[in-house]
Amino acid sequence: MRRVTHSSPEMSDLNINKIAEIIRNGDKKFIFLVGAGISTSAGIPDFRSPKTGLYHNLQKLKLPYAEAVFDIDYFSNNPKPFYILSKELYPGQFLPTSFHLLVKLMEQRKLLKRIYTQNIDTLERLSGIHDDYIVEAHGSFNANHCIDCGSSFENESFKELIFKDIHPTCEKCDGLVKPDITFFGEALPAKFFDKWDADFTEIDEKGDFVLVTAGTSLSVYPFASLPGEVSKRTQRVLVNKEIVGDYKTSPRKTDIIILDDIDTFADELIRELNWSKDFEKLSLKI
Ligand code: CNA
Repeated sequence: MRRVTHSSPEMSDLNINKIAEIIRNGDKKFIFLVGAGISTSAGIPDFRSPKTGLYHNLQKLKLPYAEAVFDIDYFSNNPKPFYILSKELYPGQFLPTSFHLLVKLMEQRKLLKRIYTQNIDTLERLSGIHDDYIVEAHGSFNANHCIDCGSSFENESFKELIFKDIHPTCEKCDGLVKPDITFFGEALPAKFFDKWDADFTEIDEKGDFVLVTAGTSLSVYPFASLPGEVSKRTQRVLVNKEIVGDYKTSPRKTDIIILDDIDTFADELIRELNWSKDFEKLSLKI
């Protein structure tokens, strides 16, 4: 089994067994909080990984600072870098990873409560997870609107234009068109707050949930604060290449920490649970 160097094989195996046991017991539902790290093996770079992350490779776009590519004020004056990046990241060029399929397998077994994703790649949808379970906390490429008058703009036309290096503009007012991705300086979708409020109340009252944080540096708020909000009765799990956020600053004795590659973790857990056949079936469908 492939492992990253800072992970202890014994620790990881033990922790995977613990998670497998919780799943086999079947009395707890899972809430996932995920980020770009669950899609890197699909070929989509994350933001902050040294050398391979998008921020490291954005120099060619000549941005004043890396985050500017997702800043609404910067975009209004200079949309070109974002459109170039959109071309690279546009859905349809990537397939879900083992981790995405693991979440779908959990949905099929009625073990999934929700997946809150910061990703804009729509791979959760592509893996077949039902819309009711998905919260795209930072939006996605699923719809587009004019930044001035709010008119919607068809996906196909948006895609066609950016792939021809033409800036998509509104048919009504000529304003710039942007996918419904939440930029720095914009409010998060209402669904994020509504679902989290409801889920949080249930987590607090019932206590029989497992919160799995995976593939995120937990550096974007308010998403980053979610693991710290859940009650002590909630089993927290972190699967990531590094310890992050509340797992680092306010660790809990019961936290299960797996410092490993996301897909290695997913493949191992699927094997441990004897879900390999269903996994193969699912992979063939996509
Ligand atoms: P980030 O800040 O780049 O952090 C990624 C985290 O994942 C880091 O802690 C990495 O160590 C870890 N990681 C990367 N690859 C792996 C792996 N194979 N196995 C285990 N751990 C891994 O990204 P965040 O998601 O935390 O930041 C939030 C931003 C990223 C959101 O606003 C997204 O829109 C944005 N983003 C999304 C995508 C996408 O949709 N796929 C890609 C790049 C950025």
